[in-house]
Amino acid sequence: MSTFKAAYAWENARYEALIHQPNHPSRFYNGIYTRWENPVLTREHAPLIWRYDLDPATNPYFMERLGINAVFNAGAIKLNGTYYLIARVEGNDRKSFFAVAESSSPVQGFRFWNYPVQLPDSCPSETNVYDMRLTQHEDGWIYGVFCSESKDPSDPDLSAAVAAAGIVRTHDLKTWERLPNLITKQSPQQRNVCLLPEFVDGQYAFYTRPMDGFIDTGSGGGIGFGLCPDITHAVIDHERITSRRKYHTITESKNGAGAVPIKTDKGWLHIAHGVRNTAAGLRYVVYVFMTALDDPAQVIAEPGGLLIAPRGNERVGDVSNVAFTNGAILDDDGQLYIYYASADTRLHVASTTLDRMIDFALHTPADPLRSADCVKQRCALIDRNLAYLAGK
Ligand code: M1P
Repeated sequence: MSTFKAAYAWENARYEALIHQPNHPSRFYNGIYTRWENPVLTREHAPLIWRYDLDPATNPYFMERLGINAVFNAGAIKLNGTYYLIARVEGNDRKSFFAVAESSSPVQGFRFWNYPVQLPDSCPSETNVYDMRLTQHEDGWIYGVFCSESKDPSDPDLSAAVAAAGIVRTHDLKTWERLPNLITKQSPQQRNVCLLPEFVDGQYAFYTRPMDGFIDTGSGGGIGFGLCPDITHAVIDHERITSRRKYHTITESKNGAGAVPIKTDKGWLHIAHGVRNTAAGLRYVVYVFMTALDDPAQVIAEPGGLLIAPRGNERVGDVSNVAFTNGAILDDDGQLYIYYASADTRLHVASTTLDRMIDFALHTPADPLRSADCVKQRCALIDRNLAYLAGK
């Protein structure tokens, strides 16, 4: 066999083995969710036809011509019994694009479609796109809301950029209609915007993340909420802050919407992300809060602390110390799958149930915000436990 054929056969066998690799619950335990051992998507999940020129005449060394650097932050949806992830795929050239992977299982077997998503290219200044949230809206469309990033034309600094919320819609994840980017009158930049599946007061309801700059949220006080009557020209006049950033908490530097909020009989369940600064740089974790059914901007519960932090190998990657989610799937049997990426490098799954998450959201104590009060909170738990154990 030629070297080319042998290398191709070996790579192909490795790829198929990866796709067919079974996944198992890991030994991690906290009673809230199960972490699964293997990532569900990695750069190795990118099909060979995306990366190699498979013609020995033009690629005699069987070289990667268009390498993939990372596969992470995925929107998620279940349609007609199939689980779909729309991942942020980053080429070796640093540009991200979207690609759909599907599986009959929520925890393993995800395989990318042959072609990445070819978004209508209606925004000439747009340089990069990432982090799509998929919303199955009651108006009948599936919306994708994502970050559309352009160079800041007013600042000669090469890393000065502008983030906006791009909006597309589809019925089948194959054909996409691009709508104009969201305009928020109070906020110059937006990232981590996501659309609620239901109308509120007859209008489209977005969770936003007001930002003064591309990295720093500046005066943006937290996750915002705003309404717009027409999604084909989406303009939000006024944003209210929902989950607020707070001093010396996991959201001190910034926070942002994560998966599309899930409707429960107790309120809207939000699985979001919070960011704090450290001597080693920003640390991203996933956290939970709940908003009222009759006022989806009103926070009614916010457990103290984090839900998912990057642990072990998850801490290491292109942007170390990051756990981030923009997709979850609630199955018909009440199982909830949270797709979270680690270190902007790979995508994992954590499984739980809606009942458990409601219990976590409503019965986990809030952050008392001061060490002295945290000690009191913990001592109260210990008192109750010792009394309970003594009475057994
Ligand atoms: O690098 C960590 C994350 O940074 C951004 O999130 P935020 O806007 O909250 O800072 C996003 O670019 C996200 O894709 C990335 O995972």
